[in-house]
Amino acid sequence: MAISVVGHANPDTDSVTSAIALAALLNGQGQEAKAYMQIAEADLNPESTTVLKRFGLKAPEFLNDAAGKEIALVDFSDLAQGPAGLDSAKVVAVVDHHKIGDVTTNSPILFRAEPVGCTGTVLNKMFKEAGVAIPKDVAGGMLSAILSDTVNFKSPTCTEDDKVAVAGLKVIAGVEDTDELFMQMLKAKSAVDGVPAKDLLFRDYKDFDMNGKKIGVGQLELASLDQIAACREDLVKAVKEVKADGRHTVLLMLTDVVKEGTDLVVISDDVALIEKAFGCKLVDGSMWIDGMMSRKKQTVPNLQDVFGC
Ligand SMILES: [Mn+2]
Repeated sequence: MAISVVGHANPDTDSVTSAIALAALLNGQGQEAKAYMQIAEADLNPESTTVLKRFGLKAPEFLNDAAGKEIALVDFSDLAQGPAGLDSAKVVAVVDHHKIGDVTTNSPILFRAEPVGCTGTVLNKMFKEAGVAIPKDVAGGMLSAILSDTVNFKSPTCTEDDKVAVAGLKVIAGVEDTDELFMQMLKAKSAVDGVPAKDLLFRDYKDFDMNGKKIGVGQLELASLDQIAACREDLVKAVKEVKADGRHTVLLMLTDVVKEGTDLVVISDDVALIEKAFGCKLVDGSMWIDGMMSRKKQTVPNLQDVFGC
């Protein structure tokens, strides 16, 4: 049975290109494998669409139901972030850079997780260790994923390993100026004109269970907060609607990548608790947090602290 390689729900560039890269690595090792994603190509986020186009990569196919399949997970190991039927699929591999999730298996599997900035960085090592050459187009995808996940090396999740990986991958991909590639991605990602507020909120959104409470955190990375000034009210309305749908708290991180900080929009049953989490007071429903860039390394751990997880 061919292995279906798939990243998390609501895929970002790392999830998409890591599925492509792990499938290519497995193919290079003589295993049948194919990349998938949990959405249709038409629904792919603008940044990933731009990356696939620039490097001539085919979008992974839509994986609707994992039941009965042999599955390799990239960029996540939480059941909640997987495709339907994952609990009755056979997970054969996990390659990730997040905290370990709740996926379990009946037999030993390839499990590779490292505390680096991007799954692409882990996969770059795996290619090297396996002695498999990285195809030029695949290297372009992995390179883009690392720049995206590490916010061009500015995120606190970025490690020396990520920089080393970029230095190698840019040569293979034939990219001279990675700043230019990053700006191309940022412009594609942060384009908000004509996009419905709810789509913007869900562009990069995750739900978390914190001590039995459902907490949603979305993030929009922007070249400037001016970009969303005109649609800010609609965004807050969208956050309120999602919060009303059975959640304790919904946060929207409006991250200014150039100023390196986040305007955090908060709708919560317990505003004081959220203020405590970030040591900041809300002004008109949001707070500016200098230096906040990473949901995974800053926002979520701060929340987990106050929710007692
Ligand atoms: Mn990632």
